[in-house]
Amino acid sequence: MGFQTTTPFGDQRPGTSGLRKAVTVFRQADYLENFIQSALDCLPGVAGATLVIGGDGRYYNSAAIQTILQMAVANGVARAVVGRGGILSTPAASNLIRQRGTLGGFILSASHNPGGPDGDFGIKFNGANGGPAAEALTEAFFARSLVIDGYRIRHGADINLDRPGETRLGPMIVEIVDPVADYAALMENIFDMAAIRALFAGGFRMVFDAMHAVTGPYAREILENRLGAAPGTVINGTPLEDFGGHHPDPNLVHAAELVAMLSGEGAPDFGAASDGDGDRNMILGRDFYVSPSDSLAVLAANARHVPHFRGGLKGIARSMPTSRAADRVAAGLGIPCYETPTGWKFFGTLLDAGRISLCGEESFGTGSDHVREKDGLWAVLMWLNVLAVRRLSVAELVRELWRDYGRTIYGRHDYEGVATEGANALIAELRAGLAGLPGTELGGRIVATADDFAYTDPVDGSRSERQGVRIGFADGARIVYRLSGTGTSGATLRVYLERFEPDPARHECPAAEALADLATLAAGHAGIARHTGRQAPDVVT
Ligand code: VG1
Ligand code: CO
Repeated sequence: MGFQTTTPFGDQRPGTSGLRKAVTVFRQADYLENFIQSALDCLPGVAGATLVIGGDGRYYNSAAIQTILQMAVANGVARAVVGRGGILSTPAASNLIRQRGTLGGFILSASHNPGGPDGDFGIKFNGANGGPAAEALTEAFFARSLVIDGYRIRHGADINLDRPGETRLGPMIVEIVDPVADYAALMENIFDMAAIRALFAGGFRMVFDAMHAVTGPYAREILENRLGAAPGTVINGTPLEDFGGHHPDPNLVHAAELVAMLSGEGAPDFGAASDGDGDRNMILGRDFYVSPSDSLAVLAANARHVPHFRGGLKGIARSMPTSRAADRVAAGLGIPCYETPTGWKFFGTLLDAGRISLCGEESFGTGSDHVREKDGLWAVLMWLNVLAVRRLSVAELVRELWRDYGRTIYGRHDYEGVATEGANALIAELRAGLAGLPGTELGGRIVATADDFAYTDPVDGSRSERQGVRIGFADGARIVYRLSGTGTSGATLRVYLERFEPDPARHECPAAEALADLATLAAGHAGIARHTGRQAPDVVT
């Protein structure tokens, strides 16, 4: 076992979901090692513990796992559970951590960010509940990384990650497991598999776009082998180190191939896609896009048709910028709805305390109490279960939501890779102007509330501030501004727009049209062009 001296890097602060950097940054000598040792130094009980390790298969995944294994041995870890080939989707890793009662695990992924030697890499730690480490812990990792002067590592040959079963690495046991088996078993316990099988047997057709990312093997096994979806249902199903050169980001821009397949006569009934690490989902009907916020609300309204939720939902949570469609359903069901900051780590305490059963984000993330991560394939199966029972089309289910609760029209505008100084100045200016806004008129609307979102966790009392600038209008419309915490170069500004439309006669209006005046107002009020030089967003979802 070796002790290697090192010097700190100043930039290892985890963001919305772990530490994400360009591969070139991660490959600097000692960079990965410093972060892993910083984490291990902050975790109680590492000696003798079991850790789960796996990632989304992107470039640098295997090399990083070999390093982490050698560091785990040197730090006294007793057992490492690793997905075969180093592969574990994020929700499958969360499940393994829970099933095995481990100390936690390292999940290697930069999620929807592009991969390859010039792409991004990422790493995060999930604790014993299977969920992403809370902010207090990731801040402790960061503080440690600023003063670290050495790390422990064993020097020895790599192990074969492709051979299932147990291998010894010095005194530590490495157990290579089938990445799909436990996850597929969990899904069978949650859903009415027979009903979904009958749906497919009756001629229902779907396409699942795995985007050359981690969900391919999971989707093939569950959708095609176990549920009888036609062979070829899963497209782009082979995980590639560079995701075929694409962004593995399931939205209308990056999953354009799927969107095209779902349009026109003869298109399948249902389309879905997941992201790099398998925790996001996009849901499409024939010629119909389901806004993620509406998806959460539809699933909440129909949860009782799914065996796992037969007893009813305890509560729902959504991240602050997610639309309030789910709140309206929660009110209808007579259950609480919580509003948390962006990032799955904030749902963990609510799930652990049994306060919520379902949660989601506008960024194509939906999940439940079955694991402590958002779960792409789970969301697809949840939709399939509801479709199988209700026997309505995707569009009919969404229109039913709008009819029953009114339509919460929603859009997110992303300005990617803008200069950091401009983005920071824009947010600073917005913050400075907040106090004077209530009661004034902006673009014909009266401002009712204006603040920078702060959150006190109702379970553990922890406090998170500066989580997004929000402006609420008297007519119920809302604008939210925040900067991304997952990017790796420059800044990404996200602008979230929302408006309520109770009148069914106006429900079919395209979101972009219905939100056009609010979008103009949002851009003008923040001075987006002035601060960023951008006239239009890069991605609208
Ligand atoms: C984005 C999303 C956020 C999500 C996070 C991680 O964060 O907006 O809702 O939880 O990505 O998802 P940000 O800070 O860039 O807005 V994933 O699938 O990238 O782990
Ligand atoms: Co992801």
